[in-house]
Amino acid sequence: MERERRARVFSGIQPSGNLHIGNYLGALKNWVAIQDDYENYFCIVDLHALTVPQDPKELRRKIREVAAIYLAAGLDPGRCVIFRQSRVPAHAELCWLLNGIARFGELSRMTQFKDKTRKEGTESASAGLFDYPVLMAADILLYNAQLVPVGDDQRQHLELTRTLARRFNHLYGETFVVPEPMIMKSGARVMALDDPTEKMSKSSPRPGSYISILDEPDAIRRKVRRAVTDSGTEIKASPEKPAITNLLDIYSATTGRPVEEIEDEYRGRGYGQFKQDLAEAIVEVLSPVRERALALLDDPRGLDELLERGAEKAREVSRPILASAQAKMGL
Ligand code: ATP
Ligand code: LTN
Repeated sequence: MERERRARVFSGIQPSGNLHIGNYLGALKNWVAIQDDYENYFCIVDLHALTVPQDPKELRRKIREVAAIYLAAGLDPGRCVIFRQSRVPAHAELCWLLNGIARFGELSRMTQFKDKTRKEGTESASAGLFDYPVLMAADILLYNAQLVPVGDDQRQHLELTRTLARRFNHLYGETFVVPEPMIMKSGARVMALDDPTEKMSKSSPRPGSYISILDEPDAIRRKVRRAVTDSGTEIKASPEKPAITNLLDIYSATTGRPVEEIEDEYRGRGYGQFKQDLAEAIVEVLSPVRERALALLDDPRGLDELLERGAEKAREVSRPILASAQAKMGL
């Protein structure tokens, strides 16, 4: 297939907190799997990370860490454009244009905003946190991406992106492609290990709630061993058993085996063996990623250069699309 004719894919991860197995199974792993079939843009969304306070030094380190993890997970810079959002000013510029058509009411209904302000309230939340989904829409529309591979938690943001694209096209004439979410059946919603009613999250203050991609094998084994389970001993997925359902889903997504097959294998056996095998399956998948990432981090200059080359390409591709939106709006 000609590169020019391939559908475009855009996705991103924030360089905040520790990338975890949810980010891997819900996003990264799928990006790697589809990279041959599309024209790919994989972004490190550092402007999104700034919607909550970040330590500047730590942020700089995290940006390289995410770049290293992208490559270590198998993204090939020869087939994907890998770059930092803040190095392409058009993202912030298009965000501002879209702010003119995004509505206060629709942003108020975003569950991520509600979740993230539940504890501290909205009064002290940053305006950026509220506007987060509009910047995300700008990211995607700026490349006329057709497909956006993400975890299930991003479904509502994608729906808003589609609404904004349609609204812009309706008000100002055909400009943007209306993108489709690409959400896998398995691994798209990994829950916290210590509380299966909560999504596994990078910004969690409880390291026991997530398995980091850079966790050492023994840390992974310990966290899986301590993961909460439901009452009873049966290893079977069901809505009444959210903890074991989550572990089964992780097992299935890491090994590619259907949940039913795993249930059959462990019928009549205890949680002990199941957890031990699950931990080994995770270690097997994450250890090589961790090792490659640590090796890549030995060459920070190399990572910076790679990101800069990606940004050049991203600026080139996005420039005419931003220009077209500006012209349509009368700028
Ligand atoms: P935070 O919790 O700090 O908001 P996050 O863990 O949600 O961060 P993001 O950078 O916001 O991480 O998300 C990057 C990608 O990982 C997105 O595609 C998102 O849908 C996916 N993702 C995040 N958490 C999970 C999860 N628990 N299960 C599956 N996919 C996830
Ligand atoms: N909001 C996303 C990260 C993100 C993103 C994007 C994902 C920012 N811009 C564009 C896909 C496409 C999240 O996972 N929290």
